[in-house]
Amino acid sequence: MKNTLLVSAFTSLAITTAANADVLIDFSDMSNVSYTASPALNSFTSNFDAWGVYNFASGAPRMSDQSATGGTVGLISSYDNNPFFGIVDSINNDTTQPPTIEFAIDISGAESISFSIDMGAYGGFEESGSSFDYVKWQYNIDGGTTKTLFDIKPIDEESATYYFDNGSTVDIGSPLSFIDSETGETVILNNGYRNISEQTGGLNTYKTDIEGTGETLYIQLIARVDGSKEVYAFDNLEVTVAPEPGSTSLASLALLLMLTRRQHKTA
Ligand SMILES: [Ca+2]
Ligand SMILES: [Ca+2]
Ligand SMILES: [Ca+2]
Ligand SMILES: [Ca+2]
Repeated sequence: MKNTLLVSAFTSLAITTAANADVLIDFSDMSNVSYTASPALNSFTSNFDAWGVYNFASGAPRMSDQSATGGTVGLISSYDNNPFFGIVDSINNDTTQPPTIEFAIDISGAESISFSIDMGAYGGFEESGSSFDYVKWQYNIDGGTTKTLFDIKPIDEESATYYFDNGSTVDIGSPLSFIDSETGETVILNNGYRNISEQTGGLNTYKTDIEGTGETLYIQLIARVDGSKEVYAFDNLEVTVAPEPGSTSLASLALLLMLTRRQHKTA
């Protein structure tokens, strides 16, 4: 009797929490992803421009680590052969406006939400002047106030070290960077990590919290990187939700109460 009740209690709890699911967008199948983009993904005509989903072997040449054949240039490691979202020279013959994409994510029932993303960059960007660059990540919940996730800009006075699959490194000035919302420190983006002996490499992961709750979280990207040697890429966009304490704890309280009452009756 006791065992049956416990099993049913755990089953109900599992169902309650499963309604608040974490969301991972890894670009392996865009048909499962709710988004709107302008211009359409993978619609640029020049092979030196990029806006959309690619892998190591596809897209603009400088998006991928060229150190095996074409010098110490590029972003995505040859050890990382899964699809990512890449952006190169997003101001070109096809468009004068920075492209945008918005992801819609169900957050109903969530109490607290956090956001993490793998991202990296390669190139010498410009903080100001006519070739200026920026990558802006922001969000709103249910169409409310727009807030910043990552305000990414070049810093002319800094440089980044870029790591390559052949073991070499290169320093380039004016990398993309953002201010970490928790520590207040400047984070400089590079082309990620390489572990040559283990043949692994990939983009670094960055996290930030999302304020508020609601039904739908809209995550927006606008990206202006206007040169063919200016690359920005991201992957594994993940929204982690913690369930509302109300729903789960009330349900478990009710079950506990039920359990206690039944036990009293059988005793
Ligand atoms: Ca991926
Ligand atoms: Ca430049
Ligand atoms: Ca530029
Ligand atoms: Ca351009």
